[in-house]
Amino acid sequence: MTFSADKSILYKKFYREIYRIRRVEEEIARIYPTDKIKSPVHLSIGQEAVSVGVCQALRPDDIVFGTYRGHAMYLAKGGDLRGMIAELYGKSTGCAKGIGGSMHLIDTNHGIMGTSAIVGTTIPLAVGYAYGLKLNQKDSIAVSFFGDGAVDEGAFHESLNYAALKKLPVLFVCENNLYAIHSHHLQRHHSDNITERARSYGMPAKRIEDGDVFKIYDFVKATVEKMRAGSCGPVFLECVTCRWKEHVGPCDDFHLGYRSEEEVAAWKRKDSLSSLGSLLESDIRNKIELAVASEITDAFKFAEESLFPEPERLYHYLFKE
Ligand SMILES: Cc1ncc(C[n+]2csc(CCOP(=O)(O)OP(=O)(O)O)c2C)c(N)n1
Ligand SMILES: [Mg+2]
Repeated sequence: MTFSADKSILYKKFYREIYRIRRVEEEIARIYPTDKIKSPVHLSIGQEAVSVGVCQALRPDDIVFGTYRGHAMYLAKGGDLRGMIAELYGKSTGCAKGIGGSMHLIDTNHGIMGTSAIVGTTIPLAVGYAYGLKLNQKDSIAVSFFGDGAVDEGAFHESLNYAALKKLPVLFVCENNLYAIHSHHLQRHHSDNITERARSYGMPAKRIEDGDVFKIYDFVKATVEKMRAGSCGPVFLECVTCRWKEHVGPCDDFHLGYRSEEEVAAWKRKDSLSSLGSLLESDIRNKIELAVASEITDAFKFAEESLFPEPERLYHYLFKE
């Protein structure tokens, strides 16, 4: 990880953000076997630096769209933790009223327009939102988070083409953890050339390979400034990263044999959380960790004590009321 002096003030902030996401998801993994959590969970553990690096460079009025592996993005953009945990518990106080679950997180008060279980579906939504921003001459931007699996979808290619054609203020962020479920991306793609393909649609594209949260932050900070000034259209960022847990659920999955334990261990050795933690005094770290622990306890208690939605609400929200 690379640090310069002017970044020292960010160590604390980034450590807190990554630590908070990590601990929330570790707690989800711990509780999951009790069946209190009513939806499948796709954990972001190992990938937090992407969401934190990107979202720290955004303004509150910038809008993010994400995927079913969206806990990190939701929290990094400032999504309400109580609302998220209650949503996982299927409670009416959840951010999607308890009927969406982990894969459908939303918090419009904090610029989180939603996550979706269907691969690639929020990419055109982000492009449409960016079109609206441009037509209304706003200087905020839309950000579309998606996995390497979404590159296989037609909607991805249509969206990039249209965004470039209309020079829309949208940042595409591909979280390339190398796998779509258990298929390596070179089993699905002819070449390791996602950024080249993005460039071919007519936009700058950058690849960051080592998960360095500051490299991601610096790139996005400089990029969004240009985008706000209207001096560039869409931009594409590919962040290579690693999901430490199984595709869905709280466990490891090395027994399946599609990737090696060493492949994941190599990423664990360069974990952003450990690197940042080693730069902080232990009392600063302890203070952050205690505050996060109490926030997590509060959120799970809130979810436990909240009520399930009334059965008659099952058919609400299907049609405009
Ligand atoms: C349109 C569509 N096709 C297939 C699926 C089944 N599916 C669920 S997750 C997934 C893999 C997606 O991988 P990626 O985009 O790389 O995200 P990751 O899980 O690695 O974060 C697939 C194919 C789906 N949900 N939606
Ligand atoms: Mg993937």
